[in-house]
Amino acid sequence: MSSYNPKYVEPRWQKYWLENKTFKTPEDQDKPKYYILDMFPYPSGSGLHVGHPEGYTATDILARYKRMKGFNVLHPIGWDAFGLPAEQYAVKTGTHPRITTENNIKRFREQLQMLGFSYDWDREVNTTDPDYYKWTQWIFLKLFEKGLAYEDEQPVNWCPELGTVLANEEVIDGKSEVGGYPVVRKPMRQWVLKITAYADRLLEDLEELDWPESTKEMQRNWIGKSIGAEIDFRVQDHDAAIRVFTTRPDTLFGATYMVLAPEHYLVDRITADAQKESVEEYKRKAENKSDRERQEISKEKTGVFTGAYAVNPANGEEIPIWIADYVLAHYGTGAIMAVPGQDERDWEFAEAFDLPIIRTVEPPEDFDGKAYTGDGPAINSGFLNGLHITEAKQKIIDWLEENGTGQKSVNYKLRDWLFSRQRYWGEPFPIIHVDGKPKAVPEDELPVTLPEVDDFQPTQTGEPPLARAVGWVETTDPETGKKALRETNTMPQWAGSCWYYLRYISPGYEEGPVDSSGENYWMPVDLYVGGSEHSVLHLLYARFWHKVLYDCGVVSTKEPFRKLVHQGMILGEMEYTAYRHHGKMVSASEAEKAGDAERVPLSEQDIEKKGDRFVMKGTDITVDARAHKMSKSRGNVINPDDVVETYGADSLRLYEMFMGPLEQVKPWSTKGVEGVNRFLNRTWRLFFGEEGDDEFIRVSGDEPDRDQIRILHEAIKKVTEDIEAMRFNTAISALMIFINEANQWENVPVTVAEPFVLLLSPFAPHIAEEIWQRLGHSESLAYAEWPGFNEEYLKSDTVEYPVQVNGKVRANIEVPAEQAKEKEFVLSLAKEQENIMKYLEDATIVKEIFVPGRIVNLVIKP
Ligand code: ANZ
Repeated sequence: MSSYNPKYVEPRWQKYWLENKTFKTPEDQDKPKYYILDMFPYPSGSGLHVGHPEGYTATDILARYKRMKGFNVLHPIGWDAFGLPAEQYAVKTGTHPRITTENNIKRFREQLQMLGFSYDWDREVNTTDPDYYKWTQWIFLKLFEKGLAYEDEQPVNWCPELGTVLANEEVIDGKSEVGGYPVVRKPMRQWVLKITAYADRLLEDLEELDWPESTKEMQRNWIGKSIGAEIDFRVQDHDAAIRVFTTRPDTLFGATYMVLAPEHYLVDRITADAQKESVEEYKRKAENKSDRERQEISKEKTGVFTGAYAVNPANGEEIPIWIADYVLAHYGTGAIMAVPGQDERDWEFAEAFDLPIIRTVEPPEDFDGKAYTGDGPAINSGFLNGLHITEAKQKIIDWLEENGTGQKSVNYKLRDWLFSRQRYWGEPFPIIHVDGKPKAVPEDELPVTLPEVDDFQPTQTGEPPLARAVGWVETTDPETGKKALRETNTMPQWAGSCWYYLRYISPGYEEGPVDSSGENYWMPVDLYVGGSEHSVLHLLYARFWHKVLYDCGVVSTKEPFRKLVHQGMILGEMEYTAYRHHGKMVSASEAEKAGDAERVPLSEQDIEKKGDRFVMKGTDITVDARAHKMSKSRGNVINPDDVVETYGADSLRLYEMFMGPLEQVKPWSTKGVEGVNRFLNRTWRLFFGEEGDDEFIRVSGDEPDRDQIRILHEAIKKVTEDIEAMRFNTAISALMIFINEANQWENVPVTVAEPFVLLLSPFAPHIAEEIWQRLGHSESLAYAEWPGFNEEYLKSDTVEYPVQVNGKVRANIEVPAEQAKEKEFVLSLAKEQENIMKYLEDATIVKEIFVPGRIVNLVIKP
C-alpha cells in the first residue's frame, strides 16, 4: 500500500474489533463506571442519515476516551423497531413488518459498524423482540397494578386513512404528521397512563439534572403547573353554576363575560332557544379542530353567545355567557371568566364581539398596549384597590373561601398519557377482558406475543387489526376458566424506548427487566445524547416510567439520565440564489418588491463574500444564501454511505465533529469533508514520508527536543480539555496544529509520535489503530493509557524582551530561556538588532536598563 487507503485500513480494523470483541464491556465492577447512551435509532427503510453519525460520533469519542482514562464504559446500541412505517409498508406490499424490520436492522447494523463505533454488540436490544417486550408488558402490569393504567372513553384524534388514533403532537393543522391524512375528533375506548400523578415529581426533580436549560424549560411548560383559584358563577334563571379555573383571581372585578368550551356540559342546558341553531353549528365546527389549533394566539377569535347570563360574585354584575373554541374542554374546568383588561386573548375576543373591557391593574403611565399583563396596583376592584397582584390574589382567595364561592386551586397542563394505538406492529397489552372488565395476564404467561394476521390494514371502524386474529383474541381466564377476550389495541412506539437503557445493563436477564447488581453499578446514565425533538415526549415518558420503577424498587435512582446533550441538526449544503427581473439581475430584497422575479440558482464559484453578505462575483448584487433541512423533495440529502465510499469513515467522523459546536445547527459542506480528508493524508505522511511508502521514514528513536515536547504537550492539554467539555471541533483543530508543526520536522521521535496517535484515536480510530500497529504494537490501542500532560513543558523555551530606546519600544528580541537572565548577553543581542542600530548610530548610550525576564531600555543622547 503506497498511500493512506481507508478502503483497506477501515474494514480491516472493523473486522478486528468485532472478532476480538474489543469493546465488550467487562463485567467487573471495581473500576469507576461511565454509561454513555445514544438515542437508539428507528431502523427506517432509507438507512442511516448524516444526523445519526453526528451524535453517535460524539458519544463514541467520549466512550473511547473514557476507556483510555481507565473507566469501565457501557456504550450500547439497539433498535426502536416498532412503529408505523413498517406497518404501512406491510399494508402496501404484504411483506410482514417483522421481515421489513429485520432487513432494516441488518442494514443499520452494517452501517454503524462501517463507521467504527465502539459499541458492545453483545448488548444489542430490539424493542420488537418478544424477549424484550415481555418486560415492556411486565412494566405495564406494574402500572396497571398501581392504578396508573386505566381504560377511558376519550375524544381522540382519529385518522380514518391510517386507521389509528394519533397523539396531539402527531396532528398538524388537522392532518396526520405521517402522510398528511385528515384527522377527526371521535370518542373511543382507550388505555391511558396516569402520568399526572407524577406531575410534581417530574417538575421538581428537573432541578438536579445537568440538562440544557431550554429542555428543562420545555418540560416545565409541558407540565404547566399553575396556582390559582376555582370560582363559581351562578347562572341567571337556571339552577346551575359555572365553575372556572383562573390563575388570576385578583382580576375578578374585571370579568366582564364568561366563555365555555363548546363541549362544556352546561352548554345545552343554558342556551336560549333563539341561540340554539348557531350554538349547534359552532359546536360542530369546533369538533374537528385539535387543541393546538384552537389555542393558536394569532388565530382570529370566533365564538357564539348562548343567550344566558352569569353573576360575577365579586360585584353582582350580570355578565353574558359565550362559547368559543379558544377555551379547551379538558383544561381547568373547561370554562373561563374572561378578563379582557388583563388577558390578551380575552381582549381580542372582547374587541371582536364588542364586549366591555375594565382594567383592574393600573398599567404604567407610558403603557400604550391593549391588555396589560404586568404587575401594578389593583384598580376598579373594590376592597382589592391598591394591592399588588400577589397580595390581591391572597385576599380574594380568602374572601372567596369565606363566602363559599371559590377556593385556592393548583392546575396542570399535563394530561394523562393516551397509551393505546389501533395498530398491528406494537406491543400487545398483557390484558384480557373478563365480563367486560380488564384483568392482568399472569406474569408467568408473558410475553403475550403478537399473533400472525394476513391483513395489516386497519379496519374502518377503528377496531385494531389484531381483532382479526379471532383464535388469539378468544381465550380463557387462567384463574377462573371463564371466557375472556384479549385486548386488541397495541402500545404506542414510545413504550419500548421508555426503559431500553435499563435492558442494556443485563440484556439476557430472565428474572426481571434489569439485574439489580448491574443496575446499582451502572445507573444513572452519565451522558445521554440525542436530538432536541425528543425534549418533551420521549424524555418525559422515560422519566415517568423510571419513577414508577423506582417506586416499585426496580431501580435505585430517581432519574435515569444525569447529563443530556442535544446534537444540532445538519442541514443541506448552502444554496445560493440570485433573482432576474425583466432580464436584469436584482438583489433578493428588490426581487421581493418586484414580486415576479425569476429565481436563478448559483454555484459557489459564482459568488463571493462581502462583509457579512454574499454577492454575485464582481458585483454588488446581494445573493440569497441559505441552507435548508435535508429532504428528498429538495434533493439535498447527503448519504453517509457515499461519503464513506469516497473519503472513508474516519473522514466522515472527523468532519461531522469539525463542522462546529456539537449543539449547533450546521450546513453540510463537501469541501469541508475534503479538508479533513487532507488532514488525515498529512497525518499518514508524517509517519510514512512524502513518497507514502510503508517504511517509517521519519519516525526515529531520537530524544525529542524541547520544541517537540512543547508542541506535543500543548496538543495533549487542548485535546483532553476539549473532549471533557465536548468541544470536539476545537480538539480537532489542536490535532491539525500539531500535524502542521510536526510535518516541518526532520524526524519524529517515537515518544512524540505515539502519544499523538492516541490523541487522534477517539476521532479517527481506524487510521490510528493502523499506525499504532505499524509502530510495533500487537494489541489494539483501545485500552492504552491516555497521555497526560505536564504544565512545565508548555512553557516556551525562549523569552521575549521588548527593547526600548528612550522609553519607546523599537524592537523585540527572542532569547533562549537558558540565557535569558544573562545581562551582557541580552544587551549585546539587543544592540545587534537592525532597528536598534539605527538609533545608536551617532549617539551615546548614557544608561543601560536591564530588568531580567522583562525589558531592556537604552537611554541615549545624540
Ligand atoms: C382569568 C384571567 C385573567 C386569566 C388574566 C388569565 C389572565 P395557565 O397559566 O396556562 O394555567 N383558562 C383556564 N381554563 C382554560 C381553558 N379550558 N381553555 C383556555 N383557557 C383557559 O392559564 C390559566 C388561565 O388560562 C386562566 O386564568 C384562564 O384565564 C385561562 F388576566 O382567568 B385566566
